[in-house]
Parts: sequence; C-alpha cells; structure tokens
Amino acid sequence: MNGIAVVPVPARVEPAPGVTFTLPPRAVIRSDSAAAGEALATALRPATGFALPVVERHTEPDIELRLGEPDPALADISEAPESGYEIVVESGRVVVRGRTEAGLFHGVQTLLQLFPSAVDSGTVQHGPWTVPGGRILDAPRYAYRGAMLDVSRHFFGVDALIRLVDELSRYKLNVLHLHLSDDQGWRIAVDAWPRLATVGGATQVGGGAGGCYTKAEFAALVAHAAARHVTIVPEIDMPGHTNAALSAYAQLNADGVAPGAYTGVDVGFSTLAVDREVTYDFVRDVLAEVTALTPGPYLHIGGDEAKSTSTEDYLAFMGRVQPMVTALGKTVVGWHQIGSARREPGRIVQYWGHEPEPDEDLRAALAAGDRVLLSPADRVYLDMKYDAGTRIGVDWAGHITTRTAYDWDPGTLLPGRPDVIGVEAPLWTETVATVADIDLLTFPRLAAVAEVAWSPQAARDWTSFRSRLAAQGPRWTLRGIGFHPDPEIPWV
Ligand code: TNX
Repeated sequence: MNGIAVVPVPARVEPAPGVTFTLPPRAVIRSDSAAAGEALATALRPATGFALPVVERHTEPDIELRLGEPDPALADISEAPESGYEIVVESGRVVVRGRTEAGLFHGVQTLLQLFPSAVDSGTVQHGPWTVPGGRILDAPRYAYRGAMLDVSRHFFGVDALIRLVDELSRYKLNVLHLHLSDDQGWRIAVDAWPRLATVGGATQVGGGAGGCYTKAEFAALVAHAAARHVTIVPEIDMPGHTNAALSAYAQLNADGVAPGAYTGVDVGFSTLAVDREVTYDFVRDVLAEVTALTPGPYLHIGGDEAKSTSTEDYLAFMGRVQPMVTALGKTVVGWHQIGSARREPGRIVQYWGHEPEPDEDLRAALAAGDRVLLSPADRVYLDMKYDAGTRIGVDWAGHITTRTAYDWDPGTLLPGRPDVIGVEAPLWTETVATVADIDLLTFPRLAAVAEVAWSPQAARDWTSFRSRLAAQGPRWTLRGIGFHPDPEIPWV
C-alpha cells in the first residue's frame, strides 16, 4: 500500500510489503449490507467481466463487507468515527469493516480506488485485478462535505445531477446542495403555487428554455443520492434573488405588479413584499412542500445579497421565516448574511466571504455561536476561473488553481474557533450551460475540496496530493468526465 493513490487520503495507512490480493474470476462477495455489496459488485462487474455474486453467508468469501465494530482506534482519528471504516487486504482476501452503512460505503469507495484504474472502464479489460496488501483506518474530519449546483441560472436535468452525485460519493462527499430558485428560474414544482413551475421555470440565463423538476423527478434524485449516502440540501433563496417567483405571482410584489422574466446575470434587484401577509403564506407552503421532498435535516433559505430589501424588512422577514423552518423539523441553513438576523438555535451560516477580516454579519454569527459551513469564495468557489485562460467562469474572488483549492486549513480559516461543521464547494452557473462546462470547472478542484473536508490536516500535503490526483485523470476519462488538465498536476 506504499504510495497508494487514494483521494481523499486515508487517515492511516499501514502497508504490508510484498502482499497483494488478486480478484479471482469466480470471486464471491459476502456482505452484511446488501446495498454496500451491490455498490461494490456493480462497480467491479463491467471492467472485470466477472459475475461477482453478493451473498449474505459464505465460509470463504474473497471480499467481505462487515457491519460491526471496526478498530476502536477510529475514535482517536475522528470526531465522526461512525462514518469511518477499516480495510484489511491479505493475499487471500479483503475485509472491509464499518460501524454503519455509510462507513461501509466509504470503505467500498476506497477499495475501488485500490484496484487498477482500468476498473473504471465500462467494457471488459484485462486484469490482473490486484490490490496492494495492508491495512487502512479512516474516518472523516468533518460531518458535512458538500458541493452546490446552481440549477437556476442554467437548468440541468436530473441525469446531470445523478452523474454529479455519483462522482461526489466516489470522493466521500455526502451533501449536494441545490440552489433551486433565483431571479432567472424556479426549479421545483410546488402544488399550491403551480405557476412557479410553468412561469417561474420557463427560462434561464441567455433566454434558453429553462425547466423545473417534477416532484417525481426530484424524489428519484433524492432516492439515488440516499443510496450513495448523499443528502440533498434544498435552497429556496429569499427575500432577494426572487424575480422568478415574483414574475409568476403578482401578489408577491410590493406594487402588486408581476415583472417579466429575467435572463441576465445581475444580482440584487428583486425582493419579496416583506409586509404583505400573502408572502408568508407563500413561504410556508413552499417550505412545507420542499420539506416533504427532502428527508435530510437541513433547509437552506438563502438570504444573500438582498440589496433591494431594507435592513429593517430583512430582519423582520428572517425573524418570521426561520421559525417556520424549525417548525417543520429542519435545521436552518443560510448564507452568512443571516448572521445579524434573529438567531434560530442550532442554525448554520454558510460563509462565502473572501476578505481577511470577517464582515459584520459573520461577526454577529460567530459571536452568537452559530455553526459554520465554510465556502470561502477565494478557495472553493467552483465558478472562479483557474487562470486567465479558462474558457468560462468569473474572477471576482480571484483565480482558483487546484492548489489554491487544496492548500488551506478549515480549522484555522476563521478567528475564534467557531463550530465548523464542514466545507462545501458551490458552482454558480451564470457562465455554465452544459454538462461539459460543469465538468471543466468541477474537476479536479472538487477532489481537492473532498480531501480538505475528509482527511486530517496532518495526513495531507500538496506534493502527495498532486501525485495521487494525477492517478484520477485516467479514471475520469474512463468515466466520461472532462476535467481541466491543470498544468501543476503530473497527469498520468
Ligand atoms: C454571489 S455567493 C452570489 C451568487 C452569484 C455568485 C457568482 C452568493 C451567496 N451569491 O448569486 O451567482 O456570486 O459567483
């Protein structure tokens, strides 16, 4: 296991020099979890061409996935040992142990990366399918490890989201936050307010067709993600960034007049009518229907760049809306601008600044003891260009190379030791119109963010990361991911 190319780097790796496991054509997988067993077999079958039956009982399985107590040393590695796993590779067999289904699933992802990269091919390849011997003990640094996709500025169908979820789960990311509403488009069907879908979802940046997820489509996405231990976090951005809703329902506007659709890229010009009671009926209905679609603990209410809402109105609005989220049994998440609004116990503020000094809203959040999700714009904003030559993207927070996205410590980013729950990399889509565009800006930087969020700070360094990342290149190519060939990485 010396020099294994796993991303994110495991907390502890103990190589057994000279030992190798080779997957035999008649290999049997015995698993305590049908889901984890199938995840492994489904990933291995196309390239190996082996049948790889998954069974509950077997006296001499080749690969064994066990639910139960892994090494207690996991508790020394991580504050979230329940999502951890142990892998032992001997010459005759491989055993993966996890205390939970999630832990076992993460172990399976590591095991897949221990096989030669040809294992990611969709067609039968030559083996031998060998795995280096040794032991891995691993668990996450942070419980929340995410990416965000803005499906409002440009709409992406469920297929594109499923493909993204699959990639997230390969790198042990466990949240996909969807920015479901903004000025340019409303993207989730709401039965009580049907014009959100038909009018609010009708277009996008540049004037193209737009779109809106039906409840059935969204439920299919949530189920696909749950099977990969990925939570969908829905965001309804309010009270600004709301032109799509305002264009669908005149009564949500202060002057009672619906504006036209918006297909540009400006921000800060729209606001819900904060002193109309119907606004709160609307918000309550929307949040209830979105809650019913998402089993996860979080509901994101946006709250950024409300430049057309007075401070007084903003505070009043957030003062009423946050308790609605709590009443629905969800944890409030908002961009860090909600920091100066009335504090809902346990809420999470998502930090997206890039200044050395915290701004007023963030200071208020930190002083109040809010939990913090880190999305520093100059580190993990996937819509920033890599360099001046990147064909899409923006640069208001600077250029972000893979190294910039990698070389920072979430533990020391903000002053005063706030309660950091994790890291999330947002992809805003003003300039992102196709799946190829998503790929270009997301890979390889997403893998860097995954390691920042998963691996202990002491286990990671740039030199090791760049060579391990290089080995992901052929895997992405085999999986049809068009990554940016960052010149700092020695791609193989
Ligand atoms: C700021 S980040 C925004 C988004 C834009 C993004 C473009 C945040 C909470 N708001 O509305 O899409 O910049 O980079």
